[in-house]
Amino acid sequence: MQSTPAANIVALESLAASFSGRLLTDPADTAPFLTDWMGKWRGKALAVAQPDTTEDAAIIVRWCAAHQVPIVTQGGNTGMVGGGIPDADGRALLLSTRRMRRVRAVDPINNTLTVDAGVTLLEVQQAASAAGRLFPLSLSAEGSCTIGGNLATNAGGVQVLRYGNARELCLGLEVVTADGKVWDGLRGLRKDNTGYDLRDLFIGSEGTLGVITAATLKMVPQPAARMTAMAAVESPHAALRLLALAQQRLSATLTGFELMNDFCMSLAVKHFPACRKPLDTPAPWHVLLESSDPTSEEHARDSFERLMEEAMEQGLLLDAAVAASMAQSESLWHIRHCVGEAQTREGDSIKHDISVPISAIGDFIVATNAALEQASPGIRMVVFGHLGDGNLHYNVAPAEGGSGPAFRALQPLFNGIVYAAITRVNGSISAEHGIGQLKRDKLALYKSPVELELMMRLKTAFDPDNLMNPGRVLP
Ligand code: FAD
Ligand code: 2HG
Ligand code: ZN
Repeated sequence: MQSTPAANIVALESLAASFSGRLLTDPADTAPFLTDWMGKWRGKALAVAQPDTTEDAAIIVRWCAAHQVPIVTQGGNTGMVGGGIPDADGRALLLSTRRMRRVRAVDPINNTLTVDAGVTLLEVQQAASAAGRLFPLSLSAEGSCTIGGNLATNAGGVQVLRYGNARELCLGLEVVTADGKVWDGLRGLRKDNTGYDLRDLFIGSEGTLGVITAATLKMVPQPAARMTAMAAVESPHAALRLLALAQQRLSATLTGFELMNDFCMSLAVKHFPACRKPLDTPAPWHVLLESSDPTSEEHARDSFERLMEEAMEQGLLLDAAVAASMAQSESLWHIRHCVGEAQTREGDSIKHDISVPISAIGDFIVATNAALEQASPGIRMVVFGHLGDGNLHYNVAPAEGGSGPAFRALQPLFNGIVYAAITRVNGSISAEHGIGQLKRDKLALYKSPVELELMMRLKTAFDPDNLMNPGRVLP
């Protein structure tokens, strides 16, 4: 373990002078920033700096560059791969964007809004809504995660099949570079072919290339009506047939198509009293599907109910509950949004956030479930996620009461089985959560040497001293 050079601790006083009350060093104040919400990673930091503005952030980065102090940027600290938690050696400075909370501009004609990086996703959605528009990125952590974190991880969520990932919803960025310069790329343009796309390099770079301080985001029209249903299905194969039918009948109005196995439903109901099973019919799998219709409530209900009837006639559904009101729709979504945290309340969960060609998902689940159960009898599979995007959260939980080091020691075994199956279908080991520290060493195994070499060269070009979130994403 490397120690923090005493000179850096002394020099910190110069930074403290300009960041009075916003440079935290007391362990009681820094503790919440130094562990993740699942309690999987614990780090230490020289200090936690809380800039209010881009210029503040640039001062901090310049100070880090001058003193060769690594810098870990953190937004809402809701990430799943340990990317925002510093190492345990205490050398890094943690830059929290949580005080950077200004909505800078809203332009309903250009359908854009520009916000500071620390604005939460929910606040971005609310700012768009106040302008009569929709910002369609949506995920269970939206009340806490920040737009900077969403862009740094290229977050996905529950409406990707219609509106795309965070990347597709971002037109411009403002970034503090590793040497402390400010790049103002806050352009609200749909077309801009002027050389290499720096914006797209910073998106998904998980704090390893620069600090995102603001973003110009796309807004879209608000739908006139939404229809939501929870459908009980026999198998992932049946869910895929339902997806194909829904896409055919609803085309672009299909905005959500989420799958969960029965164990996920039971976990949500067990750990969150507000979650109630919406259907009495026992079923091994459920699909939560939603349409967002631009025309009218009547049109939305009519086409949605026709779809559900047709699916029933074709034998794709065991049962279904169609929400009759916004409140019912919210309670169906509440079940889905509780699954992530319900796993943590239940105990250990070895997570795989995987991307698979949609057509391969049914066979993938059957074969890989069998391989995992053979390797470790009694495990409980937590299978859920964004089926419409080919993205599964394919997590493994121990038998009831089996959490602990012995179960966690099985991680390499489970990872090996799942990632080998992914490779066979040309899938990806990270669909939406990123690489962080969890999958850093796996990246070298699953990317081609050419891809890795280009990524390393980019990292060196952007951050020659390797100070921006070192040891995350790339070794
Ligand atoms: P943090 O956790 O603070 O940071 C994440 C990474 O981004 C770190 O590497 C950090 O260094 C970097 N970073 C943060 N801010 C900046 C910045 N301003 N500039 C540069 N780098 C930065 N993700 C999905 O994609 N889809 C989901 O459906 C989804 N559901 C979730 C549900 C729950 C209950 C939870 C807890 C998480 C979920 N996530 C999901 C994980 C997801 O990655 C985050 O919620 C979100 O995108 C991270 O934002 P954050 O502000 O919390 O970032
Ligand atoms: C979700 O879709 C998140 O709810 C969490 O991406 C996934 O807990 C997980 O594995
Ligand atoms: Zn997800």
